[in-house]
Amino acid sequence: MHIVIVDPSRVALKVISGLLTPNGHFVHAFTDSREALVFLADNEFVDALITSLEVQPIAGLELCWQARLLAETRRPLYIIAMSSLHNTRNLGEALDSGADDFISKPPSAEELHARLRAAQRLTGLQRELIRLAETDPLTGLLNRRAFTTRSREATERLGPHSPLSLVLVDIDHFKAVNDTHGHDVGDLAIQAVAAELAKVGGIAGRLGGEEFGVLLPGQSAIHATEVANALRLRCQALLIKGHRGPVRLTCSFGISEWSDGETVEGLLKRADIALYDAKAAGRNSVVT
Ligand code: GH3
Ligand code: MG
Ligand code: MG
Ligand code: MG
Repeated sequence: MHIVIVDPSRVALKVISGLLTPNGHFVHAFTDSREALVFLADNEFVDALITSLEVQPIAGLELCWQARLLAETRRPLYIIAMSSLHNTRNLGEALDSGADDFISKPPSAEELHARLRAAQRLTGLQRELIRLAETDPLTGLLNRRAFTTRSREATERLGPHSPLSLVLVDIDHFKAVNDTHGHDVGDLAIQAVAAELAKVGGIAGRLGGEEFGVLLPGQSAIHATEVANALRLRCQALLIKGHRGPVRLTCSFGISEWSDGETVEGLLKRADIALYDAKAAGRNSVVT
């Protein structure tokens, strides 16, 4: 596990690190709680925070709370508060402030390792649940809800004058694919198109039956149009394994570029209108 430890004493940090690193943990030690919080905010890979309650300049309970807020959405972060004053008031306050566990200082090696095994069990389970909640089982792409959430986050992170584009993709006459070749071959077609979208390098999601979205942060509509045209040709070249030989398909694409202040729903709506125009224009085409 990647573990952030915060304690005012360098000696204490050294002792705890000495207990953890031989067990294969990666330790990031801080005497300054503000620096620890910045590190936590910047490094999503951190699995656990072990903080003394007696830290500065952000007090231990406040640090637990701030770290919990960071982790709230979809990030498993196990927080262990630590104090040399092991009384029920300290323990209650720490758990109420977002800590998952409490240990007295100095912790024994056995206790620390046992608590971290419990932490690993819980964060592993949490990570798996998050993955299941975000993933479309047929294609492995993000599901609609996760795609929308990630897209919203991408627009919030976007720097000034930095473009962002959305490509909507819909398989053409897909009902005919199902009707002619069967639902199982239809599923293979959905998976094959999804695999092409996953290679593009943006945020790819399955938005509905045979409809997908690829968000391209940092890319203008001009670039997104090039990406979509390359995808269009790759989809057209796919050979899906049917019961009586290979099945071919085509896709239509609608593109929108994000304008400042717009919502993700607005962006999706405009791409959807473009996609409708691509269908009306005869399909197997890209409209911006
Ligand atoms: P268009 O070119 O206008 O997009 O025509 P279309 O036939 O693709 O249009 P429509 O969106 O109406 O049809 C989508 C079909 O996709 C209908 C539905 O039965 C099928 N479908 C939805 N989800 C799945 C799935 O998971 N697997 C399979 N095999 N088919 C699905
Ligand atoms: Mg349709
Ligand atoms: Mg379709
Ligand atoms: Mg459709």
